[in-house]
Parts: sequence; C-alpha cells; structure tokens
Amino acid sequence: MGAGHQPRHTADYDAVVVGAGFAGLYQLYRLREQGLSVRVFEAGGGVGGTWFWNRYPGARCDVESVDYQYSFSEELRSEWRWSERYPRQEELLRYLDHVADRFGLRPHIQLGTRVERAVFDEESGHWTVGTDRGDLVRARYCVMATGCLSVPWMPDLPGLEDFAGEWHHTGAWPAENVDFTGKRVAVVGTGSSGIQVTPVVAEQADELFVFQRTASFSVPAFNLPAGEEDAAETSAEFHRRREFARHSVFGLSVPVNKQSALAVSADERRREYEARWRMGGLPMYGAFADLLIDRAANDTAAEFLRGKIREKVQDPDVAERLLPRGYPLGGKRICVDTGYFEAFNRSNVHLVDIKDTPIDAITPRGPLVDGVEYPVDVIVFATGFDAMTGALSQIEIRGRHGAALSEKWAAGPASYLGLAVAGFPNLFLVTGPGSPAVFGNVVVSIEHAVDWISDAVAHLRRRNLALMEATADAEDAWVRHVNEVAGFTLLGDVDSWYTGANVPGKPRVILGYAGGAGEYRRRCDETARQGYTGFALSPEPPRRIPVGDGARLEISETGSGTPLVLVCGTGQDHRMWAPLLPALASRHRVITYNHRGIGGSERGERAVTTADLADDLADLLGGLGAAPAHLLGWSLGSAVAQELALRHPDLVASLVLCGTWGRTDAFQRSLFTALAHPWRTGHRDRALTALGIIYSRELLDSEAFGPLTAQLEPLLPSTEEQVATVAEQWDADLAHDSLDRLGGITAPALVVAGEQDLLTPAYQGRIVAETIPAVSFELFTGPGSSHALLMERSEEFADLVLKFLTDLPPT
Ligand code: NA7
Repeated sequence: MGAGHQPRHTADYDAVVVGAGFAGLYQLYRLREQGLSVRVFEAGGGVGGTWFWNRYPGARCDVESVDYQYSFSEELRSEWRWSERYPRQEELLRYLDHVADRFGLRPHIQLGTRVERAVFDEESGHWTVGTDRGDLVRARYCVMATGCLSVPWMPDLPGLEDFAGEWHHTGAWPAENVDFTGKRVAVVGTGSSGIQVTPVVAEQADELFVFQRTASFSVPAFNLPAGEEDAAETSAEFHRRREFARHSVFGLSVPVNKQSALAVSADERRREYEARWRMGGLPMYGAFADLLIDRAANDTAAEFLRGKIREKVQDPDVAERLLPRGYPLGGKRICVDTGYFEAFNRSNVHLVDIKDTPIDAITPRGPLVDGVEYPVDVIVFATGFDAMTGALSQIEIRGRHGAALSEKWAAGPASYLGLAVAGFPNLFLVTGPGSPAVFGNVVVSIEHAVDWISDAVAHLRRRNLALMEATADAEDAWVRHVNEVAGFTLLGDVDSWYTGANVPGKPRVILGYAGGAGEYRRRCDETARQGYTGFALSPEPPRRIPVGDGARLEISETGSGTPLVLVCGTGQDHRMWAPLLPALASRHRVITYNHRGIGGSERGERAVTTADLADDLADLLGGLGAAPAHLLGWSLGSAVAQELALRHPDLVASLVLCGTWGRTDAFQRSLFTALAHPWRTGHRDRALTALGIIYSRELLDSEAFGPLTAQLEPLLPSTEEQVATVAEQWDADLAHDSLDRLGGITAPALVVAGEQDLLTPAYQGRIVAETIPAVSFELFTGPGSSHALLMERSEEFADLVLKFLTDLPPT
C-alpha cells in the first residue's frame, strides 16, 4: 500500500472488476446492465489496459480493426469509423475512451488505483479487495480482467541503474513523446513490440542498434487507410466475420485451409503461402491445417518466410542473421510488421546478434556485449511480458482457508476453463491461463469470457445461490486436457511467453488452450447449458451462532416472505438444500438450520437429544423474529421438526417431514440393541413396534435387514451390565418416541417418503401419515435413495412443498 494511505472500508459492491481494458470495460458494462453495483479498479491513469500502456512509436494491433472491436452494441459498431486496416495504439485508446463515455462507465471506474489484495471471507462468502490507495471494499464477485500481456518483463541487467541516458520499456511507455531525433538508440528484443518500434525509430534516430537474441517470423501487415468503401463493405461483413471467428480455430475471421501442407505439391504450397502472404499478417497461420501440428509441414511455411526475408534484406550476411531458426513458425506468435526487415537496409540501422553473447551489463554509456560497448542515448526494452499469470501473481489473492493463489500456482497455473479456480469461489478470470485467447483474436475471447461470466452471475442470482466454485476434479481434468492438447501441437516445446519460458524461474507450462477458440467456446457453453457442470453452486455460507450450552448452530438466510426453516439431517449441512433453494426462496424467507454437536461431542459427555435441538431451534426462531415458521425437516431434521411442533406448537405453522426418522445416537444404539438382542432385552415386540415408525415391519422381516444388523454388531452392548443399561435407556427412549406422542402434533403436516430407500420406505411415512392428525402424505418413487431422489427431482419436490404451503388454510 502506498505511503500515507491507511486501509479503510469504503464500500460494498456486488462486484469488483480489476482492470479497465477491453475486458474490464465490457465486464463492467454487462454487470451494470444486470443491475449490479460494480467498482472497477484500474492501475493506469486512464482506461485502455494494454492500449493505455503500450504507447511506443509504431504500436499497432496485429488483428484488423474490423475484427478487433466489440460486437455487443450495434450502435457502437456502426457509429465508429476506423481509419486504418490495422488500428494504431492511439486509435484503439480513443475507441476505448469512447466506449467508457458512451456507455456511462466512468463513474464506476477508479483510475490510478492498483489492487494489492483480494481475500475471500468464508464467513460471509464475500471478497475483500484492498488497493494501494487504501480502499478496502467488499464484493460478492471478483472479476480479474487483468489482461494477458499487462506486466512488462524487464531483464535483470547489471548497471542499468547507472545508465546515463534514458530507457523505457515498450509495455510501460511514457505518455510524453520520446524524441529520438539525432540520437543513438538501442532496441533490445525483437518480438512483436521490437519489430514494430524498430522501423519508426530507424527513421528518427541517428543510429539504431537492434539487439536480437531470437529472430522472429513476421508477415507484413499491408496496412492501408480505410476508405469509405472499405468501411461500408466491412460493416456489412462484420457479423459474418465475427460469427466465423467465434467458431474458428484461431478466433480469426479468415478460413483455415483444411489440407495438410504435405499433401499438396510444392507449387501448390507456394501458391497458398503467397496468397496468405498477400492477405497480410496472421492469416498465415491458416495456410494449412497441420502447420502447428506437424514439424515437417511447419518447416515448409518457415522456409517460405525465410525466403521472404532473404528477398527483402539486401546484405546477405544481415539477412542470414535475421532468419528465424530453431523453433517452429507460430511457436512464438507470428509478428505483423510494417517495414521491419526493410529497416535493416538503412545505413543507420545495425543488427547486434546476442544469441551466443548476451548483454553482459549496461554501462553508463550503453549495452556491453562480449566486451564491446554500444554507446547510446536511449534504450528501448522490447523484452515482453510476464504473460497470463503476471498480473494475477502481483496481487495477493487468497481463497478458502486463506490459501494463496500464488502458492497454488507455484508449479504452474491451474484453472477450470481459464475462468475459475478451485478453492476461490466467485473469483472469475477473463481469458485466464487455460483459455485460448492468446492464440488468436483476444477481443473475441474477451467477449466470450465476459458473456459467460455475466451469465453465470445472472444464473446464481436468479436461483438465489451465493457461491460458484470450480471443483478440484473439474479443474484437474481441464489442466490435463490443456496439456494433452498442447502435446499434440508444436506450441508446448517452444521457449516463449506461451510457455512461461521467457521469465526466468517461472514454471514452464503451456499457458493457453491450444484446442481452438471454437472448441473452447463449445465446451464452456455446454458446461453452462448443463447447469454449470464442474462447478459447485451453493447457497449463502452459514452464519454460525452459539446457542444453548455452547453448541454451535449454523444458519443461512435467503429470500423473503413467510419464514420457512430447513432442518438438515445428521452429517449434512446447509449445502444439501442448494437444489431446492431457488424455488423455495422465490416465495419464502428461507432459513437453513444446521445443528452441530450432535452425539455429545460439543456438549461434553451428554448426548444431544432431539428435544435439545428443538429447544435450540425455538430460541433461534425467536431471536430471528421468524416465528411462527414452516418447518421442513430431513432425516434427523424431521425428528427435530416434530419435536419442535410438540414442545413449542405456537412456533410452528406447518411441518414437512421427509427422510429417515432417526433420533439421537443413544437412541439409535438402544434401538438396534433391542432389535439385535431381543432375547437379552426381552423387548422384541416393543422394539419392532418402534422400528415400525422408523423403518417398517416388512423391512425388518426382510432379508435386507440382515447385513445392516451385522454392521451394527460392533456397536452393540455385550455384557449383562451394558445390556441392562441400554435396556433402561431404551425404555425411556421408547416411551419418549411413542406413536401416541406423534398424535399430539397439531400443525398441518406433509410427509414425503421415497420408496426405494432402505431406511426410508413408504411404510414409515404411511404410519406417520396415519398418526399425525392434519397430514397429507406424498410418496416419491424412483431409483436410488430417497435423498438422491429428492435432490434429483428437486423441482418437483419444491413444487410439492410450495403447493402444500400455498394450500394451507389461513391461520
Ligand atoms: P515478446 O514476443 O515476448 O518478445 C520479447 C523479445 O525480447 C524477444 O525477442 C526476446 O528474445 C527478447 N528478450 C527478452 N529478454 C531478453 C534479454 N534479456 N536480452 C535480450 N533480449 C531479450 O514480447 P513483445 O512485447 O514483443 O510481444 C508480446 C506480444 O504482444 C506479442 O506476441 C503480440 O501478441 C503482442 P527471446 O525470443 O526470448 O530470445
């Protein structure tokens, strides 16, 4: 945090978005459209992200203007005119500024503010986000729109701090003009940025030294001013192009040739490469289907491009040194240039090959290579970015149990679909690692990711769910898939920012999904269509409140209307209700109640009885101002609900009882003792009567019960003394739980039972249904346990409950 700024809790928002570039602006727009309060934090002094920072001379996008723009607003698209085929940085920045103004986004963006921490609070299910300006805000959702190439990578060069001239990184270029006129200049790095800056500086500088470690493949842009006709034509074409790009391999609007480069004659190959060359730029990727898969196929394209360099560069020795070798075409993103190789035909431009002899140091006068000093006035570092993970690793991001993302990602980033991370609920990444954005047109990918995230948020809100979290299994499977796919391509083996190899110490893993933009989209959309498979969706995290003599209860609340309390069973918690919540919360104030400490563990030696829990719940309802309430009990919860209805009838408006009618551990033990050792206890008949409540006579007489009894055997008392104690307890319990007592329930009740559940057969429900006076009885049938049945058919179950509640006579 910056000096002088004390953290202060400034506000709560529905969502915090980090970054106001292409991704952040659109994310803000979408969430605002959905009615969310949103705060965007942006480190830059203006919006624009990459296009705010990369203002170096010659900075230009390598995707055509018509494709590198938003598609979400037809008005925006039709009113904006691009002036060139490939947009300059300055024009892109103007466009993004226009978007921020046109859609009223600025009031929600805090500029000049760097997010330093984002911490998930498990108690509240919210993110707390802290900035270098002292902001401390809370938000339900946190969206990282931090960009794929937003953290400039600077080599650690000894002596740089004593350099007498000025130096800049292309990725953090000053807003003021840097004048190269009459100066000696060094450009370090010959990736996209170095290739773009070189010809522009060459025209201004006295002398230019280009320090090249690896030569790059580059295809000319053939940039042109956009004529009126072009604009009209491309406008008409826009939707067709965009739709094509969305489902294409590279996210580009140019078709990929479906043939193998090796399946055609040398002449035909050359014709195709020439045609792609004339298109200019990235369409070269699609010249043949197997360029990024088969090294021999790739070599044909690489050789074609090397031939072009030889044609352009007059000095054969310089040309030879500019030839990219040792890695496949496309292994590093193909550069798109305007006069890069031609610049070396100028007498003031010098290529310094540093492949075998790296820059040793920067002296006060300039770079020192192999004992030779290159005195310069300005050094331009075009040394790239800590890509994909750099921006995220600069923020302290902590998820469940305080776990740090940086630690989780120590051996390489793991995400599900590049959109979410297991253990970090409601944290979304726009084009994160594991997404295909960097292999094509990032704007197409950004729009898709933002739409997906926005739809997911809408889904959660519509269904009254609070949290969405990738499961560890889904994440593992995605990471495996990403690596598997990369293994089929030539991308995974190359030292580049695609693999993290450009930053020393960074784990070397493929950072993007190489399965294709279209295939990726299909997978993400399918996931969403199927209700977000691979994600755990859950209701509000519970509030924990101490009650009774120290036991802790957990409650969560959602929705509004007449209180409806959901009481879960032993070993379950509030998450079990997730499938039912959307429907129930649409009509009721739903309180889920999770009793903890059952079995005496949190209450000393004394076992907790249903009566204790019922009393706790009664206190709770009073404290929450939620009485009288409808009660829906599952398993042991249904016993608690019953007990509450008996002990505090005025607090219970109605009862929905489903699942096994278990009692306390002590009760169960004595029950089974009675069953398994009837000759010892002498209570066989009474036991069977009681078990008829919980199970059924038919079930007890069936073979199915034998194995269960065997399982219980170790629990059973064996000495005479133990048996006597249990028998005594059993008498007390049985008296307590007699059917006659159920007859004392006056609240209207609905009993739900599943036919296939060993422990919850229909018979149990029928007996209860016949016993409780004001009752209706519903039988759910189907395969599996009644619990599975209930959850799988949650909509039907919720309808049943809602209908029961609606049809209740007014009190
Ligand atoms: P890139 O493509 O990562 O290029 C960085 C260049 O800097 C590349 O030529 C590197 O050589 C070179 N480099 C990095 N460190 C050093 C040191 N220590 N000494 C000499 N040279 C060095 O980044 P760009 O900004 O050009 O482009 C990034 C993306 O932006 C691009 O792919 C487009 O999508 C737009 P190396 O290849 O590592 O040998």
